[in-house]
Amino acid sequence: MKILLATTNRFKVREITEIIPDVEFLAISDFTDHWEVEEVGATFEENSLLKAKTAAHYFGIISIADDSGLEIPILSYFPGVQSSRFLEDRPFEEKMKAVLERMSSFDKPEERVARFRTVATYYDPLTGQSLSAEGVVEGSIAERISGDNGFGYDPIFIPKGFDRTFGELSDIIKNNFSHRSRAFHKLFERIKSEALP
Ligand code: ITT
Repeated sequence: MKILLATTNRFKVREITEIIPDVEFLAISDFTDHWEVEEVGATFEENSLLKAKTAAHYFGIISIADDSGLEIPILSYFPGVQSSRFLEDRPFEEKMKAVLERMSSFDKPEERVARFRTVATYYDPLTGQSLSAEGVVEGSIAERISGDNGFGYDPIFIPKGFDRTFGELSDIIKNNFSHRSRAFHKLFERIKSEALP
């Protein structure tokens, strides 16, 4: 069975194919270069369902989408569900600098706490069944931008128990325990036991 990954983010496609190596995934980029679903939901779960359902109905194939973001409790969970719209279309370097700037007056370890959250949603266009799973990784916001592995906010996020950012750690390490890895492993357990034939 082939499953469509309803994302235009090629880094996510690479991570997910490494996290779940025994499933054959297709990507939106296999079909079109023009795909956009407006993320109008108020939660990661709503947006991941919206992205999966829209692609599943359009392409007529079971689809999975992931909606993710960085949450910084001391900044009222900013950028959170707005992660992709914050300074939209600006380079990531600029977005990360803006986050570090907002964090500049917080230097206690407990003030720099942050987490990445992913909700992954499966949608079958024939049965209308949807299944979701969430994954979280705890950590903190670094003092500066470091490393160029991964993508997005990885160079300013230090996962708990490490002294380097996701940008400095290898993909193998990140994919071993990341928010995305936790969400997709849980989702595939649910698919195996709950997906309708
Ligand atoms: P799709 O909606 O097409 O999947 P996207 O990149 O817009 O792609 P999201 O809406 O889920 O995906 O992303 C929210 C933001 O959070 C976006 O700016 C990402 O770059 C960032 N992000 C998501 N996962 C991340 C990760 O594992 N590491 C660092 N940043 C991440």
